[in-house]
Amino acid sequence: MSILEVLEFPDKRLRQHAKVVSVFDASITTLLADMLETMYQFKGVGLAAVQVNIAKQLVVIDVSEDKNEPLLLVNPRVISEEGNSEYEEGCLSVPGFYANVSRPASITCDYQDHSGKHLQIQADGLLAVCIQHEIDHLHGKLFVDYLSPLKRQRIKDKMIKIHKQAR
Ligand code: QAP
Ligand code: CO
Repeated sequence: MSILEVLEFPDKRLRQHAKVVSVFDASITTLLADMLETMYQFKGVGLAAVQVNIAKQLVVIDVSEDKNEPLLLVNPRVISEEGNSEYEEGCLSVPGFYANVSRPASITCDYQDHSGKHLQIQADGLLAVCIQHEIDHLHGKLFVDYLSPLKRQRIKDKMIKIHKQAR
C-alpha cells in the first residue's frame, strides 16, 4: 500500500476528465486501496483518482464516524436527484478552505464495484454531498467552481501564496 501525492488547486491537472474503467484487473484494486489509504492519511471523507493525477473514473469515500465503512466507486454517475440543500464543503485539493455549496439533497448513483459488478446506492445528507463532489472531480470540476469569480480568485491567490512559501 502507498500514500499518493494529492494535487492542489489551482493545478491544471485537476481539470483532467477521467476515463471510464473497462478493464477490472488487480491494478484497479491496488489503486483503490492506495486511494483509500491516502484519504484516511489526510483525514478526508472522499477522494477521486483525478486528485492523485490518475485520469480514471475511481472514487473512494468514507463518511462513517469510525472510518470503517469504505465505499469504492468505479464509473459512478448520478441517475436521479431530488431536492436541494446547502453544505459547507472542503476538499483535500483545496486544504484550509471551506464554502457553502448548494446541490441536490438526495440522489441515486449507479456505479460498478472493483470486480465490475453494477450496483446502485441511494444517498442523502453528507454521503450525497460527497458522492456528487467526487463525481465532479472526475469531470475536472472543483467545489470552488460553484463560488463567485471573486471568491474563487481569492482562494486561488491564497493557495498560490501558500505554495510559494512551501518551496
Ligand atoms: C469532499 O472533502 C467533501 O481543508 C471531501 O485541511 C467535503 O475530504 C464531501 C480536508 C465536504 C462532503 C462534505 C479538507 C482535509 C478534507 C481540508 C474532504 C483539510 C484537510 C476534505
Ligand atoms: Co475534493
